[in-house]
Amino acid sequence: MPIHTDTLRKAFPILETKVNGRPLVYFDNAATTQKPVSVLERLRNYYERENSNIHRGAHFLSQQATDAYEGASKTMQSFINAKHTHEVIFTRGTTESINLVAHSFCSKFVKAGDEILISAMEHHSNIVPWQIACREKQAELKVIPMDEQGELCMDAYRDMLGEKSRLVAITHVSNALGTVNPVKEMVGLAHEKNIPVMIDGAQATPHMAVDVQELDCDFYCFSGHKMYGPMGVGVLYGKEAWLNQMPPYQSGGEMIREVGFKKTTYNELPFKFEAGTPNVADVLGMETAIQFILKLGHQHISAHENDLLHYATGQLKQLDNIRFVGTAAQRTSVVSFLFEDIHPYDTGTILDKLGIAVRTGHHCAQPIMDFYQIPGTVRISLAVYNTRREIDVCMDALTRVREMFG
Ligand code: C6P
Repeated sequence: MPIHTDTLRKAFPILETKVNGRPLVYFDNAATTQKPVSVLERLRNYYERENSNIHRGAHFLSQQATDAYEGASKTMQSFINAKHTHEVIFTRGTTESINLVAHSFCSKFVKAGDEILISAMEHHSNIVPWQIACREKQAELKVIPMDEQGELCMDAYRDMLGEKSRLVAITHVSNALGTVNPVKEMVGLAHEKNIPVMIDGAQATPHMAVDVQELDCDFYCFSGHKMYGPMGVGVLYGKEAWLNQMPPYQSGGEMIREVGFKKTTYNELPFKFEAGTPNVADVLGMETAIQFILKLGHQHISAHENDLLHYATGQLKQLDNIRFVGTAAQRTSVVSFLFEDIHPYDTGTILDKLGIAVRTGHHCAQPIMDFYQIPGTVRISLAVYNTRREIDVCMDALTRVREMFG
């Protein structure tokens, strides 16, 4: 069914917030989305009626919580169409998922002189873990360049894939530019040379259907809180063959089979990578968020958000001295811009006074700002509950910003 925002918004009580007496316009969804009541109720219900540690106790509550957790794993498997449930590892979020791969994969498969490829439009979470891993291994971090539109240079990418390349780590959707990268094609090119690919899907899963078997990626990372779920929980998908060969990332309870002072053996997947008590409540909350997305339907979510994206872009174009940052042909849910004569922070501060929540600055993607030689951008990032009316309110506010600065 097409999205009816009037009904949908009722599921998000926080959207009724008033800021300085004005209705909140929440355009900071790439940072984190708001949570529907169904997710909040799931969390409450877990702690109220189901709370217990999992995979440990033989008692009723523990069994029930274990079943629920394993059910969530199946939901997640089908959400991304993973081949096996044990290829889904629950983590704290995208950042932890990437760190897991950077640490574990590199410790086994990367040696001095090897190369890891990332792109010019990565979030810091997909830069720094590789920098650290490369430093430790005396490997080289190579950066796939992008053009002025914010599209990756595919010819350069092809040339960079070589004998020394050990892994490609790229974002599916740029959080600062909104660019949707041709990840399937990029995986195909890397695989021609037997190079595995990890995709940072933090900004993709809220907006589009992701099928990891169709993409054929080796790893895929995302966060629950950017897709209507709780904070502090996310997923690392990894192909069984890689995960089985990789050493544990963290150690402790749950990830072991047998422990002795002389020798310890490790548990099977996914437990090998889930040391300690897992974040059961938030995994269940994330499952409910997925059910919320699936009920709306990916095609309806995309249609609604694309309509908003085009409407917002068309309206903003009418403003004087506006510069768009990121004009790729394939974009989703993010409009990044700045006024040539106004610092993005000043624009953001005025918008905030008028009840509009946007993010300003480098969006944890400083190399992108360096590339464009700008101090930062104003970022409108959209979600399924946003409306054209909210864009009109934002336009009025931006018109006021322009009037104030001349
Ligand atoms: N970007 C933004 O405002 P975590 O914090 O682990 O859930 O996600 C990190 C991350 C990784 N990759 C991409 C592409 C991201 O956009 C993010 C988070 C937020 O753009 C917060 S900095």
